[in-house]
Amino acid sequence: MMDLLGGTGGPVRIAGRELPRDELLGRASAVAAEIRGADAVAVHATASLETVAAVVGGLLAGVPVVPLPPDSGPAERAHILGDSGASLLLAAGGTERSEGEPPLVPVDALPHHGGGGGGEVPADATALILYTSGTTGAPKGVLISRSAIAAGLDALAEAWAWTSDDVLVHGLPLFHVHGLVLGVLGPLRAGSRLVHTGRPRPELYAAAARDDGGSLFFGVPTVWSRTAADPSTAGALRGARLLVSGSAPLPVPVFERLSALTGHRPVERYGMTETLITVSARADGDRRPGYVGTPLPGVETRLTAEDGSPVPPDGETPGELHVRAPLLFKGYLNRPEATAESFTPDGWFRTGDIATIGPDGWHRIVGRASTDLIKSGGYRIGAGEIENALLAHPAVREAAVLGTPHDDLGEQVTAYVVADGVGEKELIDFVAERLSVHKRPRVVHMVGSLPRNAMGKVVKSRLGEL
Ligand code: MLC
Ligand code: AMP
Repeated sequence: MMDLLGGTGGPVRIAGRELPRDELLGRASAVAAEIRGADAVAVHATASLETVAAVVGGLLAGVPVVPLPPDSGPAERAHILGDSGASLLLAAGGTERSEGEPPLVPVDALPHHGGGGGGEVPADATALILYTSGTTGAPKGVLISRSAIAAGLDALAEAWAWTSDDVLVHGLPLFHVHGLVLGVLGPLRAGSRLVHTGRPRPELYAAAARDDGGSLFFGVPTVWSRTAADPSTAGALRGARLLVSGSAPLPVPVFERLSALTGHRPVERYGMTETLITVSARADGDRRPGYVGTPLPGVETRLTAEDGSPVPPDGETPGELHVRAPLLFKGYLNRPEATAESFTPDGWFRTGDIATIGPDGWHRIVGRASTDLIKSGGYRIGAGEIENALLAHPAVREAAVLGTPHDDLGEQVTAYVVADGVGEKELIDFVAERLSVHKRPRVVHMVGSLPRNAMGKVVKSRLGEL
């Protein structure tokens, strides 16, 4: 365990409740004793101390942890539970559990446990199975090993000069890489204190800066754009050490406004569920608006043209970004073909992001290879999953989904639907209830037909004309 998380460090506070480090580890040990030997366990991943105790308990026991988005509806929950094979559901006592779901382990009501007795867990064992959207179909389980997490967090600690003196502040969800791996396992490994604000609201970040000595702040661009729109809130961050943005492109005007209001040029970093964070600006270096930095220690990157030929790092020519690093995932659970397809024959991971690399090694993300992956508020949303959810409504005959520009969210999920006798709001709520609330379309256009090519395939580039 100590191979992954430090034994000492500051307390963890989530949404106003705080536990000293040793007490948190005590609770996690109780969880570990309860679940040892399981193939995988699911965690109802609310922003809470119970989620942290459950995840750390899984790490102590060497049991893969599957975080469940707490707002996910029946279709998404059933898929994640079924696909992962999780045999227990870890949550606060009293959490609702549906028929057919695994038995509940009440994380906050377990007998105290003396700790120890855990035994060694191999470094390449799966620590987390994170579900993430592809362009088509249901989300895939990304297998993340203990050694990848350790390597990824150490690389960030080095780049951001992150130590036990820091107080990390954020309010991101605890079921993705950003909020969970960087935002919870990061401070547990670095020994720094964690103040999680429950939700990623700028005014809560400002309060943590003022009252808790917050030094290191994590946010998705939507959070920074909301902060930059509120001068007094932004001003409260002047005493911070580092503001870090990631999960989606930070717009250049937001970078500039945030710099002017806080006195900090934000550090932007780039990553993926499958790769953890691979490229970042450094605490002791330059920060450039529109650029995500240089590769972290141990990470190699390259650009490739569509025909597979190398693209020169001239800072101008775009190509698909490929990465190779010890912090990559082990594969997609139960999907050997998808895993194989995501790597080149010579062993590089294809990110699907289009980038340029300058002669000085600075990376710029300029787009994505597929329009079927949407980034909204920093959440990755697959068009196919939303189309399937819409098509499950009895009144819907055809559906096409794409991301359209949105000032606050970067992109918003926009749906074009052919249907009879159903309203836009009903369809939005239908998706919000079956999948996760954040995956719901923000806009639904009712249309007579969808533009199709000679093969019958929807031409998404022509949807805007409707
Ligand atoms: C709205 N709500 C509904 C609803 N419509 N509830 C039920 N049915 C409907 N139809 C409610 C929600 O429950 C919520 O309530 C509230 O409305 C707002 O919903 P939201 O969509 O969550 O809020 P919004 O303001 O749009 O969110 C912006 C955001 C969020 C920035 C807070 O997008 C966010 O948390 N993003 C972070 C994503 C992230 O962590 N990505 C990292 C991926 S890892 P309530 O009560 O909850 O407020 C990765 C790797 C890397 O990318 O590089 O980091
Ligand atoms: P996810 O798997 O949810 O972590 O999403 C990964 C995707 O987020 C990447 O493939 C990128 O498209 C996007 N992303 C993450 N960080 C950045 C960034 N700093 N700039 C642009 N895109 C980013």
